Amino acid sequence: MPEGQSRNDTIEDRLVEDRTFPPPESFRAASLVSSPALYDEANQDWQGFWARQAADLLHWDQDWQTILEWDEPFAKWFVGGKLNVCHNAVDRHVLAGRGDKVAYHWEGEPGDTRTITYADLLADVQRFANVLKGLGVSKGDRVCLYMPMIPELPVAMLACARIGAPHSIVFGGFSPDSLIDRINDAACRVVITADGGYRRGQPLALKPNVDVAVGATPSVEHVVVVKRVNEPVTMVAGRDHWWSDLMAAADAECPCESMDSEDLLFLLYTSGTTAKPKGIMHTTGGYLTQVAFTHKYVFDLHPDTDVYWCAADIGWITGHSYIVYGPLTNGATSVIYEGTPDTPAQDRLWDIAERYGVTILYTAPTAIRTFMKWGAEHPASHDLSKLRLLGSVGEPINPEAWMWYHEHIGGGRCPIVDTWWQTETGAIMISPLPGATITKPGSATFPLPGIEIEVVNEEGQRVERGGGYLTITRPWPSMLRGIYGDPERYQDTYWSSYAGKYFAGDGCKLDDEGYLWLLGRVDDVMNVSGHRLSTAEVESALVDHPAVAEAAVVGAKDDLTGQAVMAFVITRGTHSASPELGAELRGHVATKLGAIARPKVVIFTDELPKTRSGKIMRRLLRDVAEGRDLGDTTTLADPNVVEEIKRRAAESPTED
Ligand code: 7RM
Repeated sequence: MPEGQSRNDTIEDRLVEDRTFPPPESFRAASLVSSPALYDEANQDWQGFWARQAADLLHWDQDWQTILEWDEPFAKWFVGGKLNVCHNAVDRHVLAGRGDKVAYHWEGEPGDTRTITYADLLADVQRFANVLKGLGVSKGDRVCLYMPMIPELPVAMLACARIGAPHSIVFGGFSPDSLIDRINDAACRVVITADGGYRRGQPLALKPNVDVAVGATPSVEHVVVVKRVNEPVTMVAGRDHWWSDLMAAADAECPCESMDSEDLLFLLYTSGTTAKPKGIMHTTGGYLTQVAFTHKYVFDLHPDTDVYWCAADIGWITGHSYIVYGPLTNGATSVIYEGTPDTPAQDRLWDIAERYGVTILYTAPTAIRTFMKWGAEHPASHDLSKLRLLGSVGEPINPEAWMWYHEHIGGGRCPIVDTWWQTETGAIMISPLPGATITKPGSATFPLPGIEIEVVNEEGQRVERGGGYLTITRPWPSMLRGIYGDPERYQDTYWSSYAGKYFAGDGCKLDDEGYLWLLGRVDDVMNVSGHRLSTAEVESALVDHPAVAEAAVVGAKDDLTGQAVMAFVITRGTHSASPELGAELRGHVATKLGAIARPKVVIFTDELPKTRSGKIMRRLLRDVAEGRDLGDTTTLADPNVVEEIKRRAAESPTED
């Protein structure tokens, strides 16, 4: 490989992957989009294209006057238009006679289940909207949701949307400190929580964290508590209320508030590496348009026959957009599962997929690599023949993980949509359309219709081929509207690196055919003797080896080369860690990517530090790698390294 490749300022392109997968003919024939026509339509008039989607997919109480007002970096979409997100997600399906259609097949971790129709959802949401009003919440007031993955969570979100109160969801299980920061930044008036939720077979308490937090959040007037795990909780009279008591006393009907297209729908906090978390703002009309559009076309949704399952957490943007707002707006039937994939056994997901007849599955590479590690016998012991489409989100998917997903979950017949997007983008930006796009394992392929992407070099000039930085060159409907309370930080973080372009913070390369290959966060790019190497390519080369289930690489300070490649590796199946395997893996990377990418050290481990959405926290691994003298020979797993990783991971709040 490109040993003699000249050094450049951008990220190098080393991994070669030339397998291609056209849509299977039977899939293509029945798909919503089987030709490039949609791309042509969007290219001719991108604003008109989004306006058509807004009109086709949503119900508007009042038409907009202007499609887009763009005063960089501030966008307003469908200006003057009025609509209600909850009406679009729930009421209109019931009004159209589809009230008996199942919205959610919900399954708790202990195995309890609930079937929730659109009519059920409408009844609960109206009552809970009245509960919120009764607690003094009105249009514009922020509400914090700190809940497990139970049906009351989407109910609370939709009730907020119904009355125009923006929600701010904080991942269940976050520490009281993270909760305090987020509640105070948004000055939330009400917190909705539960006594706890189930994780790994155990009740995990939530209310005690809220009790600690609200001692330091003067804006909070009321706390609503769902009883989920029957753990004893302390209820403060006048402040704390049981969900069921309030629901029983609430009126059954609550009209939808007609909202301005640009009214705030929700805040979702993402942590920066250093500073305080950013409250990412999403508004109403543009967000719902792009979420509904992408959910329909990327997942080729046939709402009458599909059973759709996004196995993410609702507290992650993926859950907001693709468990709640997208699927409901499109009238889909979805699965929601509360717990962990290995409770009670490592086949839990396949058991669920089989029982509900799941046809579309959307999950993350970290989960897929975990399933690889557990072994193909688990999915093989279930009938997954109803599956027809698979999706991936959250990280670059290594070609080997893509192939495993394709073969062992998709039975070789399901297209895979690798979807790139961010909390900030609100909805999918780069992805195949499964009936139209020839996919390549590990590539998110092309920007969706209506989206324009440019890969640029350090100077902001367009790169036609090879590595660079991912930018978005025109506004899109579901883009963040800013950082809550901090317009300057919004400008600085996203719009100051390259003039006129949104900088996503990700490395990306273009191949000869214009396919996009995401290379990971630019903060993680390694610099070895002046060569800028992406974490994604070195990790993919490692996972390509049959003995490797998962790998994380970081650049650690090195006297000789500036940085040295350090690899943390989890072995697969029966393979076990040994100095010989370490040496073999180092050689394997050198063969695939060139000697410059050869890891200096391979550290075998059982765990990697991850965020709640499954992203590897390379920053912590860098701390570990730089804080110790690891030597330049292959090092067997030192349990202390793992302990150290765990201890540090536990100390720093982990999120996205
Ligand atoms: C949806 C989500 C955003 C970051 C993003 C990337 C990474 C997400 C992919 C991906 C490669 C993908 N929102 N990322 N999807 N990298 N291929 N298909 O993850 O705000 O939590 O994270 O995630 O680095 O910038 S997020």
